[in-house]
Amino acid sequence: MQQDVIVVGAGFAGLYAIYRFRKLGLNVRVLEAGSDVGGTWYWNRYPGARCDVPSVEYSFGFSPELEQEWRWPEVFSAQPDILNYAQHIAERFDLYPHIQFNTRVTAVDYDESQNLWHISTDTQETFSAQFCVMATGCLSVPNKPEINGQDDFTGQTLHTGLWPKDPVDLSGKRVGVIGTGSSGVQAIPELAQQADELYVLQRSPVFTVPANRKAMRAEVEQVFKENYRVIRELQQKNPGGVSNFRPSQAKATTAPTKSEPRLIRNLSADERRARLRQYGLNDLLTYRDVYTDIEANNIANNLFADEIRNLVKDPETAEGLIPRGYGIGCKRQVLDRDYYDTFNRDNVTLIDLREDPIETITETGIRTSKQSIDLDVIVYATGFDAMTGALTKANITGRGGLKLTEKWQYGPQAFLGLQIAGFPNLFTVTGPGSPSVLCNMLIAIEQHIDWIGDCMIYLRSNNISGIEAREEAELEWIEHVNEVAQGTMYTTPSCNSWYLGANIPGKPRIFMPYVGGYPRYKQRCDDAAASGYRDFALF
Ligand code: NA7
Repeated sequence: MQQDVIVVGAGFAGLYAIYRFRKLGLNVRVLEAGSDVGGTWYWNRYPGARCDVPSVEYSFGFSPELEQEWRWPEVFSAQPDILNYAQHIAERFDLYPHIQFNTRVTAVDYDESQNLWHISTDTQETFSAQFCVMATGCLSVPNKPEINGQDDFTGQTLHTGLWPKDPVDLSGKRVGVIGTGSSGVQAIPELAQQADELYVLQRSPVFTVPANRKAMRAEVEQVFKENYRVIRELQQKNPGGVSNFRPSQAKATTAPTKSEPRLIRNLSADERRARLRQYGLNDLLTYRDVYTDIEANNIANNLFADEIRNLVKDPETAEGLIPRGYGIGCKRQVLDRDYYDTFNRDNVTLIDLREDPIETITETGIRTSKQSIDLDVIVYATGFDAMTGALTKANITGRGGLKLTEKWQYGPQAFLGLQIAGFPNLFTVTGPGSPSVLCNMLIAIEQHIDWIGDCMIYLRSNNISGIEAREEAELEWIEHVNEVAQGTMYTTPSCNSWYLGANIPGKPRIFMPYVGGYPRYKQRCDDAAASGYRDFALF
């Protein structure tokens, strides 16, 4: 079964790849492990799952008709609505016939003699193509830490990133949730309402701020729809790929003029507190220096701690929820609905694993150093092997038998997060070294797929059969990626985030996404193409 392109994954990247590559006249086949499209939004069905980017922004711009006909019910959409959107796209553009579901890729091998990629699957099939595009997502391999005795537990075990399709009934149940990153923080208020007792087993408290929870009003939706082209244009100019367009800006055709960034250090203690009272915790995220100046960061962290003491009634629980040892801006910002208030409920107990670590999971629950907790359900909200997990687990072998795991044993070495030396004609989407998870993913995906599509057409029309990033280009780019990350809160020595791979034991600690901003990155990609792909070996 030979195709022009095999795409692995039918999330948003896989969907747009079909649309775009087919338009370019290429024959595309997508292999997907799940039984439907949606990727992240297919797998992450836990209660409370929601996107942390406004839906008007977290939507595709390639089709003005799609923009006009689709209706987002909320400003920040919940998982079911985003999944519906993905399914609508697959139907609307007739993408389903190109996708083979329930098919997990087990190996991806480059055959040098034929210049083909052979992709093997757990359905015992092998697909071959000149080009292979790994559209496998950045947060698609759940991390389930090894905890003593975990297989002995006789109750139900769930992972937020692999939540069952059938509804899970937690009524009358004693539930323990391990992990308080975005997934845990989103799930905990919902689980607290459903379960009889909820135990939150927290290793690192988070800085979380209230999410916008407005329904999309018809008049606002109308203004967005009338201004979609402006929104898309602004997205292209923004470091995070978001336009920040507000309906009040409706008549403006250009970006609002930049005001001076506000600095927390320029305010008096009283002014800071007055703003915090007026605008809530979100205010602390709006100061430029909080992200760049350790003293400013500490001021904001201390104000945050005081506000947690205000919001959470039980003083011991409040102290337990205060992040320590790292500051705002180190990890991905978490948004919540009623998180702190949830700890004021009678059926919710915080277990601070820093004071009282898990010793073992037993048949009936979890034993920590100080107590035994009987549970019916354990929920792992323990995150993902982010950005590289799906690639290193795909069993990819390139030129001369080079394994990707071998090449990346000291960290992911790639060029622009798009291509890897030693792996000709293999492309990654939003891979390490690209803005990736620091950018609005749908904008990043469109840009990557467009670039890859244009590249394949360039090769075909110039009778070039292969493209492979040059190692010097990779090294130069990685140096730049590291350089721009230095001096930001992301890379302070005390910061342990999944951006750095710090959440996975043994994973090389390297800052993976590109902090330099989407426009600068896109320019670099465009230059690479315009130069006739001089950063690549063509053959
Ligand atoms: P995250 O942000 O990686 O959070 C995982 C959480 O699980 C975090 O609180 C971890 O604590 C905790 N964790 C991980 N391993 C353990 C063990 N062994 N014991 C106790 N606690 C543990 O993943 P999410 O799914 O919440 O969010 C990922 C992204 O998805 C998010 O940023 C959004 O972009 C969407 P730690 O901090 O490591 O101490």
